Amino acid sequence: MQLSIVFAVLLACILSSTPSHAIPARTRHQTQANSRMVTVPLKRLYIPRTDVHPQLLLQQHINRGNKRLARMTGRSEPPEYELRAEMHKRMYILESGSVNTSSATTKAGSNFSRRHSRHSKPVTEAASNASSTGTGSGVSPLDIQAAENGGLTAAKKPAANNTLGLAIDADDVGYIATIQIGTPPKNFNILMDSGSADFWVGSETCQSQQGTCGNHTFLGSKSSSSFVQSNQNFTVTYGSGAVAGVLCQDNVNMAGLQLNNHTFGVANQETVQFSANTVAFDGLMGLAQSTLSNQKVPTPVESLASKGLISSAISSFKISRLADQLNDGQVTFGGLDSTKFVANTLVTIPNVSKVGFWEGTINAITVNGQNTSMTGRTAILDTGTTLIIAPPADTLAVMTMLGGKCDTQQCTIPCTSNASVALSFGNASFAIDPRDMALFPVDVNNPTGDCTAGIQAGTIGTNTEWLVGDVFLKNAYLSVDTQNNQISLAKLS
Ligand SMILES: *[C@@H]1O[C@H](CO)[C@@H](O)[C@H](O)[C@H]1NC(C)=O
Ligand SMILES: *[C@@H]1O[C@H](CO)[C@@H](O)[C@H](O)[C@H]1NC(C)=O
Ligand SMILES: *[C@@H]1O[C@H](CO)[C@@H](O)[C@H](O)[C@H]1NC(C)=O
Ligand SMILES: *[C@@H]1O[C@H](CO)[C@@H](O)[C@H](O)[C@H]1NC(C)=O
Ligand SMILES: *[C@@H]1O[C@H](CO)[C@@H](O)[C@H](O)[C@H]1NC(C)=O
Ligand SMILES: *[C@@H]1O[C@H](CO)[C@@H](O)[C@H](O)[C@H]1NC(C)=O
Ligand SMILES: *[C@@H]1O[C@H](CO)[C@@H](O)[C@H](O)[C@H]1NC(C)=O
Ligand SMILES: *[C@@H]1O[C@H](CO)[C@@H](O)[C@H](O)[C@H]1NC(C)=O
Ligand SMILES: *[C@@H]1O[C@H](CO)[C@@H](O)[C@H](O)[C@H]1NC(C)=O
Ligand SMILES: *[C@@H]1O[C@H](CO)[C@@H](O)[C@H](O)[C@H]1NC(C)=O
Ligand SMILES: CC(=O)N[C@H]1CO[C@H](CO)[C@@H](O)[C@@H]1O
Repeated sequence: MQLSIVFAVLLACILSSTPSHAIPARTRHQTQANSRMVTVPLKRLYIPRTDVHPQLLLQQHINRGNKRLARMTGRSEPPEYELRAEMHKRMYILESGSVNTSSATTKAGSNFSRRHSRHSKPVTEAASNASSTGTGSGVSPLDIQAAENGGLTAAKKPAANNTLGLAIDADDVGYIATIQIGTPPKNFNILMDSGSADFWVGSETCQSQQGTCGNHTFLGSKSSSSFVQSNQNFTVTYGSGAVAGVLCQDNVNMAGLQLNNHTFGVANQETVQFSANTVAFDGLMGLAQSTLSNQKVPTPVESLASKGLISSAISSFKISRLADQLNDGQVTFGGLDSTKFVANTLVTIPNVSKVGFWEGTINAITVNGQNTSMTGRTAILDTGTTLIIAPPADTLAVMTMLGGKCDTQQCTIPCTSNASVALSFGNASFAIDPRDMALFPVDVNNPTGDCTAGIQAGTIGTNTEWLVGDVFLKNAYLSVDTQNNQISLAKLS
């Protein structure tokens, strides 16, 4: 099919380029004094996921993390064939049955999620009362259901100004806000990503390998009278998936902040990672610094600041953990929501990324309070990555101290582990809840057996850079400030 050729060419172009060399000169957008600040809630829509086994999704997260780390740190990405090999390895495991997904009702890998995708009932008796608040009792049945069913868990409406609620995608896989675009304004579900700097939604003419771009909301002149398309192309490649399209201007409203005639992208082509019906978002908003942007335009938060709608280009994240059932995730633009963190725990550290990521120096890494003695490590703080991807030697050291193990496929720890890993920034230590470290049972019917670990080894990157995603960020309040080029972290209240 012609489209698949287009995609092959597109991907070949993207993968053979070296993004670090394509980074444009930094453009700073001065902000005007204005004390206003906006917050948007994050929210669960159930879209049954019928196509992908949770263990495969995990491999996708690991792959995505690896590619991101490569891109972030200016190295060429791992060749696509390597990543595909990783996927195949995981699939092979499932199909050969060495990852135990079998039970009275399920045979082997490929039919697994179909059987379990429709209903939100506890998977097993043993799992049904696993605590979602304590530690040591294994993976929460809520997480298992969410991993199997996919979909969004809606956030409560935030009280703070300039704030959007962040819905939880599946079992804490990603965080999604609803914004309005166009005339008349339509709702779009957008993945909020501190680890990239491009903003796009699918276009009305969007195509994928599967034909159309799925059951999503699209933007174009048919549905928006204020939509203006340019002839400037853009492409963005993520850890998993890629999009290509053109720049456009239209009106964007985030948490009541009206950004008229904002320049962003409409995707005319999406890979299946974005186009599938099961993908719970219609587009993606990068909130790293626009130096990283492929579109070479200011990010929405930079535009809000330069237009004086918020006082400074600050994005602040409180992401929530499904198992807590608090659904209080949110992103605030222009400031911090002081009700979400403990004021005297706030530490502010300089950004050390050369290319526009939010990257800070880690002062210490401890396991159960014991210092690992790792020094000179940095963390790229990325809401768009599910896991923590660390250099292999560091990962192995941490796993060993945790009582976990790594094989060629992945690192695992006992699902019942109470061990605590903590990362220190500034002078503050931020402990990762043990529930976040025991991510998902290797045997879904044994939520107190071995679990895929929240830290996995990245086979690329310098041996001092960690890609630190939601496994960590669920445990801290994160605020990133473009104007001052700094990152703040605080303990959650
Ligand atoms: C897989 O799980 C089933 C049911 O939980 C159990 O009976 C079986 O022994 C397990 N197989 C392996 C290889 O662990
Ligand atoms: C998967 O389901 C299909 C159709 O129901 C069936 O033909 C096939 O044998 C199943 N495969 C496995 C591994 O159970
Ligand atoms: C699960 O926990 C609830 C509340 O603690 C309790 O009422 C219920 O009996 C428990 N169910 C099982 C199967 O243990
Ligand atoms: C974790 O803590 C719980 C309760 O505090 C305890 O029952 C359990 O045995 C502990 N697990 C491990 C692996 O130490
Ligand atoms: C939101 O902004 C309005 C107007 O500036 C102010 O009156 C109100 O107190 C703010 N609410 C919160 C929760 O900060
Ligand atoms: C598409 O999504 C809408 C709203 O999310 C839902 O009502 C509808 O059933 C979906 N259609 C398909 C074919 O999945
Ligand atoms: C933009 O992409 C389209 C489709 O790939 C191509 O036909 C067109 O020439 C490109 N335009 C520019 C200005 O590069
Ligand atoms: C929108 O902005 C673009 C440049 O970003 C400009 O060319 C265009 O005239 C603007 N349109 C309106 C209606 O302001
Ligand atoms: C941990 O070890 C590192 C390197 O030896 C040291 O710089 C740091 O101060 C130690 N931190 C703590 C909390 O002991
Ligand atoms: C850490 O503590 C030292 C001594 O108390 C202080 O001088 C320094 O400013 C603190 N650093 C940060 C980032 O808070
Ligand atoms: C993108 C950016 O501004 N990066 C900066 C991060 O901080 C370091 C250290 O202050 C600078 O050297 C980078 O230019």
